[in-house]
Amino acid sequence: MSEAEYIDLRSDTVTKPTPEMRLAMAEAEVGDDVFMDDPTVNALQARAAEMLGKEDALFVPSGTMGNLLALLIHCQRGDEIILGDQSHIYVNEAGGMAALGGIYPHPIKNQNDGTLALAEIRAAIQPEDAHRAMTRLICIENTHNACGGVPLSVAYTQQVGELAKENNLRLHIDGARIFNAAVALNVNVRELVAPADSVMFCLSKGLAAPVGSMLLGDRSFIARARRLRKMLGGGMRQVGVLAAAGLVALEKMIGRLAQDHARAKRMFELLSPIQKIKLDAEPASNMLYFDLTDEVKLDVNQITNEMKQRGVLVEAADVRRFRLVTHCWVSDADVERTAQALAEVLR
Ligand code: TLP
Repeated sequence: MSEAEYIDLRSDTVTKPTPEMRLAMAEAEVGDDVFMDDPTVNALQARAAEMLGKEDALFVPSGTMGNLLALLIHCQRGDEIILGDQSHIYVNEAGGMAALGGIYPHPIKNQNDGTLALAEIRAAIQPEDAHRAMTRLICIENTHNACGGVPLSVAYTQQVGELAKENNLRLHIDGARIFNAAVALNVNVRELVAPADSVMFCLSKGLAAPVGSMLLGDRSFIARARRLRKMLGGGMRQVGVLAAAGLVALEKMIGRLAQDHARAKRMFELLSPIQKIKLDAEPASNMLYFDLTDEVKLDVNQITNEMKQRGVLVEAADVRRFRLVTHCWVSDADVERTAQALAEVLR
């Protein structure tokens, strides 16, 4: 089986650029972006800032770098940040905040809906006391990946924003999939990020651009981010070839995310009758998680192999847990085929 024939549900990061993106990339006008004279990068940054209602934006190589830059700007060495114990920044970014910023994470429990309880955030803020680290920043994630791709509401985000302001803290949103959240909630993305001092979102996930994320904030924040990006080796040159795909992602790929969400729901429906797995709640965006019950004698690696033999790529999220992610390269028929394959493997 050639690679292109597999149904790939391991992540929405596997999305390949669309034909329109490839064309835009081939024709992109470019310049040296370290001199800030790549017109395509400049256009992408301006468009992203306008769409999210922030003063300025910076094109960065990855979501991880975007989050790291934000943390390094908001915090000094020894400062503390409050974030979810299931958050991507805490769990999946190689401890970059500590390794590179001397930043001390103060994780609190992510509730099932991806939020951090306001009372718990409040309780986690360090008092003015020479024994304690200084709390600087709150981070939330929207949609929340490990909590099932759940979107966090505008009202909740506003409450966190107010709490941050009252306590002279900054708020950063890891919005890797912020457009999935906006679509799932049927709100303008601006409302979801308005309370945040900074926000990162990815072009390279459900929006299908091959590479890149955007970091947004006010002008002085982005100026500092540009310097730090250079320090970390992320100052790219004729990177308009990538930004061109990002522009197509913003103009053409947001409107269709609802299809991915509908397909995740359909997958949920089709998998519901399978007794041997325990599904999480019905998906609100493009991710579906389930656990294997004790009845299943195969381990996750065996299931992954069996599924691969049936043309479906899946990845374990834990020792007895899977995450399936829908995206623009997964069709209605692929959803049906996946459900059939899984039923067969578990039989
Ligand atoms: N998430 C990836 C893996 O790293 C788990 C995935 O397959 O979902 N924030 C969130 C919420 C993310 O889900 C991810 C990537 C990132 C940040 C990092 O983005 P990249 O991979 O561009 O560094």
